Amino acid sequence: MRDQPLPSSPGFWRSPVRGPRFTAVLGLVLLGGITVLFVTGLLSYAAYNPDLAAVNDKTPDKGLLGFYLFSWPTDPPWLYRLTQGVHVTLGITLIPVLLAKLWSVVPKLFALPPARSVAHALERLSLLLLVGGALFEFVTGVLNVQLDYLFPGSFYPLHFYGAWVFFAAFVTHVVLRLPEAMRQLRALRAQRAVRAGRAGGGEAPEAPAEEGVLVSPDPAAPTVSRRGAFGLVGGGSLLLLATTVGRSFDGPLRETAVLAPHGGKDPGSGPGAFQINKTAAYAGIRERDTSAEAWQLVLVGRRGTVRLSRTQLLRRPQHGSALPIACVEGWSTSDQWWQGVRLRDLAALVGHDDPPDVLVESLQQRGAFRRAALRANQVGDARSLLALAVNGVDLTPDHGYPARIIVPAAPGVLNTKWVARMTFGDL
Ligand SMILES: Nc1nc2c(c(=O)[nH]1)N[C@H]1C(S)=C(S)[C@@H](COP(=O)(O)O)O[C@H]1N2
Ligand SMILES: [Mo]
Repeated sequence: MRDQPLPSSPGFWRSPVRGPRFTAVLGLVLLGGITVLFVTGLLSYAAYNPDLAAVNDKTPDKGLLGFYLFSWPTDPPWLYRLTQGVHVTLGITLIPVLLAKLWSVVPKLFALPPARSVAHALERLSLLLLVGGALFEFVTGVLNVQLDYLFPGSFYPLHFYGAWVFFAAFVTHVVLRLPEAMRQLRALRAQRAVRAGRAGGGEAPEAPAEEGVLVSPDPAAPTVSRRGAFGLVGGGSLLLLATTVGRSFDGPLRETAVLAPHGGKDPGSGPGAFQINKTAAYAGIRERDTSAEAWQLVLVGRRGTVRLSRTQLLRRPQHGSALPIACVEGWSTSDQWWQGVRLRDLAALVGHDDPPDVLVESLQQRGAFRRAALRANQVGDARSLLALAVNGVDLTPDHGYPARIIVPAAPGVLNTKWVARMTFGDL
């Protein structure tokens, strides 16, 4: 009778699917995918105007990590719709690949001795940050998108710092492992060529590799071929893609996004029937505060304070812009036709002919998005509006009646609804 092997012994792990080639292919997919996630994630952070007066910023200690921040442009108007749609949709699509990759290398987690050398010890330490960081980033990202801001306010620093820690470990890992992965890929190609040459030939043995620990010395009978395993992972990814991507589109396509949040919030019918993030009721907006008698817009600037009723706003020059709403959660709407007063005209009313930054505050008393700061380039854009109407009718309460901000290319979170007060000046 044989002793039961321990996880640290190669005989414990018996799947014939495991092997350096399986791992290498998944690793190369993640190399491309995670790089895109990192870049689009950093862009998303920049788009959020995090260095404006600690208003938008939830990571005031970002320090050096904020080195790359720049003024997010207002062109093309669908820019954030694209970058954040890719960030969230790709992140969700890669989940099966990530899980398969982790599964494929799990014997290494248990391999003994824990460290053969100082270099090997360092590599294993970096793997801790790599695996921990990957799980942390995927879990916080998915929770934020699916569970309505489980960590209000703190998601940004968690996901942002986590991304840097993870990416540092990721780069280390790529530098150490890419040569081997490429070697495995070449071996795979060579094997295919051989097979194509002599049909029916058996599977060529795994190239002797440093990662030999992945190949079971005592494989169990296969329940799925390696090609079948790739099919499962790819099929899982495609399924997630197909049930997620619809949230970036309107109409029947959005219905396919069964995994998307906010599906339950029926936007109703008519001109205001497009995706709603937080409803007026959720935000605690009371009708008596938005009524014609009660509501006034307060503008503060160099030349003092100006108050305008909605009727007075409607008497000022009205402009229209076709702009989408694109949320950090990855969903977006197609262009809606917004009408209202240009932000730069409001700035001029209180003495700023050269549009400066602006702090926008809403009627909302509590909650994460009740105020947001916009940058001078966003205020100055002729398409940036304090919108009073959308698609030809007054804003609905849920889309921000009596007035809301809409800025081209900006993340949805900067498009403050139920605006009460705007303070112009450098922030
Ligand atoms: N006052 C206020 N404005 C807000 C929000 C909010 O919760 N409160 N949510 C923001 C977010 S996160 C998004 S994506 C957009 C969504 O706008 P919509 O509901 O009209 O589609 O509004 C933004 N404006
Ligand atoms: Mo959002």
